[in-house]
Amino acid sequence: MVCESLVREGVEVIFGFPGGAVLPFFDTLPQYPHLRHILVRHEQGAAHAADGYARATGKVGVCLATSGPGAANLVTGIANAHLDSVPIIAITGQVARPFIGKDAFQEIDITGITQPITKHNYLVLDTASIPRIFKEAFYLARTGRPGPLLIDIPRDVFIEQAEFHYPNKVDLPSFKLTLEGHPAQIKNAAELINEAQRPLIIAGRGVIISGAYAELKELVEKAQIPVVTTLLGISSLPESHALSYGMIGMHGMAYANFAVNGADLIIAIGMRFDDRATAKVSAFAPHARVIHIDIDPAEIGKNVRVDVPIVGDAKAVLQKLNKQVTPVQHIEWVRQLDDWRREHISTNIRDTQKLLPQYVIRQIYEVTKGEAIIVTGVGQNQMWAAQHYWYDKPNSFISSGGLGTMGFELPAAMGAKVGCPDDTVWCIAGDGGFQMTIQELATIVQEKIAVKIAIMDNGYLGMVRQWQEFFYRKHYVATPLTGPDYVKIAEAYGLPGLVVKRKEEVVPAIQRAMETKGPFLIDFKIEREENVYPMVPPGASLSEVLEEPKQEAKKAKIAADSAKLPVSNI
Ligand SMILES: Cc1ncc(C[n+]2csc(CCOP(=O)(O)OP(=O)(O)O)c2C)c(N)n1
Ligand SMILES: [Mg+2]
Repeated sequence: MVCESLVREGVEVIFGFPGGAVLPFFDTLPQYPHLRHILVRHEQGAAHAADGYARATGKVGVCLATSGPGAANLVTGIANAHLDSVPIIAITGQVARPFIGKDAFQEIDITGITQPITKHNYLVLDTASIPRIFKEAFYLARTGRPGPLLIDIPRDVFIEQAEFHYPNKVDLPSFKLTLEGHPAQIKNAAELINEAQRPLIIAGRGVIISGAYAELKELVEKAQIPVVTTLLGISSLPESHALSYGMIGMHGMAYANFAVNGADLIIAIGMRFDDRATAKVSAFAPHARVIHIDIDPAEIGKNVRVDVPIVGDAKAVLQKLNKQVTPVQHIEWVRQLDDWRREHISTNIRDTQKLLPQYVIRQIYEVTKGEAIIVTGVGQNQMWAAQHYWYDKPNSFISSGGLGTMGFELPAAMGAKVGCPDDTVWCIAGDGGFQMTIQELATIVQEKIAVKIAIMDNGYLGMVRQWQEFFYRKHYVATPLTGPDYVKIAEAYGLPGLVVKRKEEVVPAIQRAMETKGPFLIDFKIEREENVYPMVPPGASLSEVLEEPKQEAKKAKIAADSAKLPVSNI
């Protein structure tokens, strides 16, 4: 009944790991040749792979684990999906019903544990309810604001038999959705937009989830509104678009942060004013009124005061809003942003013979012509990948934003590649994060998953080292990090690998990875103490951006060169 339900929901892939409680499931699986089971090496990998699969395809990802330790190992991955609104279904085995609550062998209360990190979860107490629960769970995962659900199935519930009736629709009277947006609020929003002098759109992952790319572009072009994005909003509008001004936040582009500061109207779409994006929230967008479009009413007014709240699906709301927005130019404002962008070249890469991570990312962009899906780890590697690749292709940036989970990169890239086999998928890994889920190399080899892996090998938990450098007197405690010989590791697992130590080896290595069929690993021995700039220090506001020291010098030169340097209004 579980397999049949998965088939009814169009599931093609399950990332899982067996154990006693789920053996009845595995026993039945061969009868379902269209359900591909991918055996991971650790259940955390299964959850992240389901997450990467779901983000890359827009479908629901499925992971499965046994009771007790298996279920517990899924927890980080479920929390990760929860914070980034990713639709996954986690199926766990549970001890048989008579043993529940007895501290039986491999018993944990996984529904209790995951209650705050799932949209909803189920302990299945009778076999006949399996189809209804699966129907509901898939519906809830993908409907409204997506998210993870967990279905915990006791071993004896797996074994019992019942009639299989798959419902056509769900019956959830208390689950109410608002998708269309309130007409009066949409009208209010249009009026504010039509009056604004310095409007700015902040696009979040909601735009991507909703597939509102065309609608966003229409609004941007019709009313000539500049766009910045959150980390997870990257690729909601092509970054080469003239009105695209990059990512905001702690490591956002300086000019994007200045734009937030200078705006008189913020149109926030499918984003939740996360503290990494807003920085000091009391100083966020001090001159702006705020329109907030979000499908989740709980997000409205949670962090930032909102003038016009619109609860609804981004695509549906933007379609209506666009009809009421009048074509207009914001020449002065756009010029101001362009000046800031020229003055604060946050994407500049130092001209040096050293092996800079920013250069590596930029070359991956050049060689893949911007057509790859980039899946990152967490830390410096993540920020360089966000800053130095140009994301023109919709939904091409996959990263753990909300939870910031090291170890996400390799299994999530694996899931993305399984979901999008015709796309090139690059895993940009930190050497720390990579070592957290390195075992999935075996999965990649066994299942022939052609992920290209670039380790940004700085021998440090780099982002934490950077904080120690800036805020803890360079007191590098617990951040210097050794690792194995990654090329030998790759060979041992059965995939080819290369180490790159010099700048001129970068492009040939990336080309070699692209030309090689199957997975490939490159260990980039990058500058060890390279920092991520720009940076808004913790507790500071978006206007207080630290820029790269060399950049400061360059800025001074630009200032000297330019007689009419614009005076920023922040
Ligand atoms: C599971 C987990 N543990 C700890 C952290 C805290 N943390 C954030 S970034 C970071 C360093 C990451 O090191 P590495 O993967 O080598 O990436 P780098 O910053 O060097 O690019 C750490 C430890 C985290 N985000 N996730
Ligand atoms: Mg590192």
